[in-house]
Amino acid sequence: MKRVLTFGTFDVFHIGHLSILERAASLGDHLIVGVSTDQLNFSKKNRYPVYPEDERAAIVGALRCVDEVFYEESLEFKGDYIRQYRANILVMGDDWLGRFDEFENLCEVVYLPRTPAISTTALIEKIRR
Ligand code: C2G
Repeated sequence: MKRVLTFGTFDVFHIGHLSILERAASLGDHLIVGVSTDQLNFSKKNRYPVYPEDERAAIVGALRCVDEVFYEESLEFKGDYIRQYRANILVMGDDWLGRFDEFENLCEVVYLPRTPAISTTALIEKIRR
């Protein structure tokens, strides 16, 4: 049984999010998703997500391709999460290319291409206009 782990904010859930989760799931048998907390987002971007963490986690957890969800509290805990959730594969979008290679001693690290031309930031801009 192959356990796949991925991370993200998944704010204003869109087709790019669905696509990476479906592709991540297809690499194994069990997909675990670390949904970043509101606090982690605030510390990274100096703003809170549009949807609060419990709603983002509920949406991600309701997807057919997702088996398990937890809160990612800090970017520093990746190695601990990989061990705790016994991940065989870590999947990230290629906007993070190379950034998680240090975990190759714990599991396989795979970067998948992002879906072009869609992002939460672009959606927020579009709605604002
Ligand atoms: N994504 C994608 N295509 C897009 C937009 C996003 O494939 N057009 C992917 C990202 O590459 C990422 C996932 O969807 O793998 C979640 O994206 P974000 O919510 O933007 O996640 P991020 O804020 O990068 O948080 O520990 C890492 C962080 O928690 C990742």
